[in-house]
Amino acid sequence: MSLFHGHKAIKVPQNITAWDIDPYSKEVLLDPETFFSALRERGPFVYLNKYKMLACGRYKETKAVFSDHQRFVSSRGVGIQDFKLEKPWRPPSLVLEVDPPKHTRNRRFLTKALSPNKIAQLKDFFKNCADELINELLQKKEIDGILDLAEIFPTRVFPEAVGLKKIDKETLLGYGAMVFNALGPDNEFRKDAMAKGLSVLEKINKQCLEENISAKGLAKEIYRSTAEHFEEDELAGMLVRSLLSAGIDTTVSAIGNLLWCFAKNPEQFQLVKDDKSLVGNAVEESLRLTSPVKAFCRTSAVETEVSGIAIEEGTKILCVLGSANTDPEMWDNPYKYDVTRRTIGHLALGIGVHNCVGQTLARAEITALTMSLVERVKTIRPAGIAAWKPNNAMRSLESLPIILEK
Ligand code: OVM
Repeated sequence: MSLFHGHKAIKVPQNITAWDIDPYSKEVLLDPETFFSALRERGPFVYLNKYKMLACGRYKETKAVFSDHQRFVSSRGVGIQDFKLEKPWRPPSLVLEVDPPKHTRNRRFLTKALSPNKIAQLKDFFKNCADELINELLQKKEIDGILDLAEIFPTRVFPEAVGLKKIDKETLLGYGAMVFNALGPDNEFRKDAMAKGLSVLEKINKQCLEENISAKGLAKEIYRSTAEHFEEDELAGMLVRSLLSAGIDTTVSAIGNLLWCFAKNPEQFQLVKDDKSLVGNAVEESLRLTSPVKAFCRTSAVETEVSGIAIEEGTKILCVLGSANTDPEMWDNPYKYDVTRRTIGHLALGIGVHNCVGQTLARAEITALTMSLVERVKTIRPAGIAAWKPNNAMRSLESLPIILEK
């Protein structure tokens, strides 16, 4: 069998468009909406000539593939590389990159550590930190929504909530960049992220050890609840590693993208200011519209069929969540940021057994910050051009010049 970008090179299925586009290119990142519309128009699935794999971007099929963990597995990796055929760059995640029944067992430890009742206890802490940060930023004339806000808030509150003793912002952000860029082909973005990597990896692995976890945080919970599984000495450490992998870049991007939505749609920000019960929905709507995790792959474990398209065993399918979340079949005026829209059903946090296990924590952080913004800031105005940051799996900004007016 010929390996191609780390997976089986599949043949073009019947009744399907073969397309030359590179979904991992900078052009697509800079104008994702044009890509999403074109992807959906070409059919339920397209064949990517450049990668000899499939992609889907309609709501129906993206949801169908994501919901079916038996046919479309995660254990062969959720990036372009097939772990059955090629060795991954790090030991596979015990939650992201496994299937039931192992996944079910491992995920339960995280669900417990991140339960709504544990997160509720963090709400005041998040809100106080948010208030403090926004007050600080209101002293400045112009800020960078990414460097001064989106990257600061999660890297301040998350290590404390999780109970990480000595970890710096650069290590957390550097590791996130590796984890998400690793999901794509070995292009310049992946190479760049990996080049900065070795010292980051060492620090991250060290940070996951029990001796470096404080007695209070969520990570300690993981050590406690896995304690009877002492025969697997890496279990807890690897689950803590998942928190570090999935907990920072995602919320940094989500916050940056939310600020972008507010800056571009001042009337929507005003609506939330006038009715603060809209805060939660404003956050969901920014997740829907900007889908910080752009796409994850699945791999078909069997020869099968979806919406009349034959799918070979071993097919990598790029499931473009951002496109499903802007499918006009599902959403009216899909590219409009509308804080009053019914956002239920968006796929930004996935669906099925692998749906985001940290979503309660992520929402608690982001809504605390949003509440602080709508309480304290009169307007959020653009002060320059927003620059997007190339990444193989995330849609996030590099910089966002804005003015926060008191
Ligand atoms: C992990 C993990 C979980 C979710 C997302 C993610 C790709 C990583 O368990 O390592 O980012």
